Amino acid sequence: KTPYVVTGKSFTAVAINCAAKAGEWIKSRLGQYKSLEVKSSMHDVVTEVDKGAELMIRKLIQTHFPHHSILGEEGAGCGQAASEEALKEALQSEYLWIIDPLDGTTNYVHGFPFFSVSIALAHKGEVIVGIVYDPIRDELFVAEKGKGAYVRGQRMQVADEKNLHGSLIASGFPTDFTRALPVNLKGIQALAPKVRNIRTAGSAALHMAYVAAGRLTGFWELNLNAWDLAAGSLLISEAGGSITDTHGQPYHLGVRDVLGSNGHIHADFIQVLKDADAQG
Ligand code: 2AM
Ligand code: CA
Ligand code: CA
Ligand code: CA
Repeated sequence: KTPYVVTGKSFTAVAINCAAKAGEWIKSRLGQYKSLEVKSSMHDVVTEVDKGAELMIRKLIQTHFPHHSILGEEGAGCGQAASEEALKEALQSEYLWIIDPLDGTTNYVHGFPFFSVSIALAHKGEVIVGIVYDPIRDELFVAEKGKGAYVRGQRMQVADEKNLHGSLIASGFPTDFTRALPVNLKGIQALAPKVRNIRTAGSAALHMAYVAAGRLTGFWELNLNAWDLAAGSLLISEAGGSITDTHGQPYHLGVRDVLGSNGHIHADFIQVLKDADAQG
């Protein structure tokens, strides 16, 4: 049994239990999923494990907090992806749970062991609890607004690297090949000579947890959604880092092009991407 099952009905306790339960099930089904459905394109897939995990999380949240709203990647019926309208409407809710039941589905279907469960709770649009769980390494990343961020019960602190040249940066390749991918590739081309190296491991939520843990110095990615970012954003800020959009505007739930770092490298990181984009 996972050591992370906790007692109590606090928001954080419920969030941890949701992540632990879904994560355990996801791990148990690794290599055994039955249905692989294509969503918007062959680059965007979903399995019955994603949907089952979301349903499991929704049921547990609804049991404890029946008046809260829930926004999940796989949608209320766990078959229909959440729309722009659903996001706008959800953002009006006082308490909103934001769920990515399985972040890194592509990795999951290939057996590449880097994926996570991401669960956040926002109050009036501000993230107050953020959980990312990696069931393979059994690592639980937890942040509560104003109370710090923890991994395996230990306080997390972002990396203390002061400059880009000693930084390890992560990103992800967008599946929008007309706009976002060329912009992202220009960014990679410009950044690669200026940093120690770049990683793209395929789970945005876990990349952000790694920035919080100081294992990565920074992360940026384009075209993501609230369920990829909400929990990770609080992990980074509570671990002492900076989290903005790629232009340096403060993170909010509508941000899709995100940039997180240990803070020290933040301005230089943004400048390199900006110059690369301007060079056309
Ligand atoms: P997912 O596995 O939950 O779909 C990897 O670069 C990141 O991009 C993952 O967090 C992944 O989340 C997300 N992702 C995958 N396909 C995507 C798509 N078509 N649009 C936006 N984000 C996507
Ligand atoms: Ca997906
Ligand atoms: Ca995701
Ligand atoms: Ca997902």
